[in-house]
Amino acid sequence: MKVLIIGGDGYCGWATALHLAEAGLDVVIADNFARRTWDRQLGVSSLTPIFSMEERLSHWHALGGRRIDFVNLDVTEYEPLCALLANVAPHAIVHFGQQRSAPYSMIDRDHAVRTLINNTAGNLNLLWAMREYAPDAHLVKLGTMGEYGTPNIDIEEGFIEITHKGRTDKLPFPKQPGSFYHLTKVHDSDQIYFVCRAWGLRATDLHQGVVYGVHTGQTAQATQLINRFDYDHVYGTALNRFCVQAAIGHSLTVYGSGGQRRSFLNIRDTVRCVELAVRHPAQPEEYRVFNQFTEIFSVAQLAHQVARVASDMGLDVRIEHQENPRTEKEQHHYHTVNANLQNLGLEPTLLNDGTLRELIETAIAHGDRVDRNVIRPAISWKPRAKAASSLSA
Ligand code: NAD
Ligand code: USQ
Repeated sequence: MKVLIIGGDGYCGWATALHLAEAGLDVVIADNFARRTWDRQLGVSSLTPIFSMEERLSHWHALGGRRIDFVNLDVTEYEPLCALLANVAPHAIVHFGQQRSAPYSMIDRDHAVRTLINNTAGNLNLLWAMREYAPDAHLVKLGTMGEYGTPNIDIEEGFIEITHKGRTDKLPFPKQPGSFYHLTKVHDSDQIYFVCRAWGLRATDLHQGVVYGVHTGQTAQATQLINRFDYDHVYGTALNRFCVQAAIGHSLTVYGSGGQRRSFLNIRDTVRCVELAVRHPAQPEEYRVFNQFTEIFSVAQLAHQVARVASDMGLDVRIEHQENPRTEKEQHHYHTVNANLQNLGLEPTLLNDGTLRELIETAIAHGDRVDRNVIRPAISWKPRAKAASSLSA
């Protein structure tokens, strides 16, 4: 089985590429290193030193790993993308290749537009290229749980049965995304659902929660294979950030009351979920949504758990509730279904103290690379005047 992984130099994509290769699939990675460029522009970098793609792959092959090919490709450029699909003839295309930070998309108009073009035009190009050159391939697209927002009803997997004025239909679940980034994922989902109906393409839209962890069985095999570990205020995600903060004696940055609840999963489960989706393809014309997460936590709950484990390790940890830079509910209903992947055999890796200890230890090992100036949140969701008045209040 041949799999094209777009965005295979990134956090989820690199780990998935190695996992699928080890599972016996033929893997081709496409990436334009946009993320490495954005890191440089923002003045941030992975806590773990990540190697070049050339070094990553030559080391993987030297260790006897199944061959992985690489193509430097920007998915927003249509002609090279068409040529790639025609040459590779993949059975599955896993699309990770997008700008994935909510704060980045909220910096200013320019970053919002860049995110929209990169993500939405890239996705649309891919759909057209599939129509022309790989109509039978199965698209496995990374969406996000944040597409749904935090409605006051239970969240279903993609669709909800609604009875309205005596008539009943199964319709896409209402979406209330919380950033311009999350909005691009909603556009993607709409586009993909449409082309499955209109052109008969087949797709699985993985609505993934917040990923935590660094290592998988493959990335931990050698320093040259190490995965990225983002901790900065733009790309770092909640739990990974808290572990780095605990490791270096920085207070844990809980935004607002910390009552906001989100779906989470370990990177080790991300790679397994993608494998399950790839090995059980959607049917032609089928658009299906898998809610890809294993557990739900509030942000404050996670901070307390990290603080407890770090204290047991002899670290001095404080939790600091900060003015929330985002516009989001801090107390809300959050109950969501995630049956589809478990029905395919996913056995969840639940968060435990050992995982947190391993993450904190990894952060301590690379502690000399931490830039303390990029930890505090510096991007506000609120218009400037409102942000200033709420800060002075
Ligand atoms: P990442 O930034 O580490 O990786 C994304 C990769 O895509 C990078 O290597 C980047 O260079 C590449 N890329 C971006 N634009 C591209 C383009 N135009 N052409 C080719 N390559 C391009 O992000 P990640 O954390 O690995 O996330 C991967 C996907 O999973 C994203 O779509 C993201 O929205 C989704 N996701 C991530 C998380 C998470 O917690 N990390 C959670 C839910 C969903
Ligand atoms: N938060 C804090 N303190 C921090 C960082 C975050 O309290 O230091 C809070 C945020 O306010 C938010 C929650 O933690 O309520 C999650 O924020 P996050 O930065 O960990 O994750 P998010 O911005 O939602 O984005 C991440 C990925 C994105 C993916 C999304 C999945 O960057 O690519 O789509 O998780 S989900 O959240 O389900 O939409």
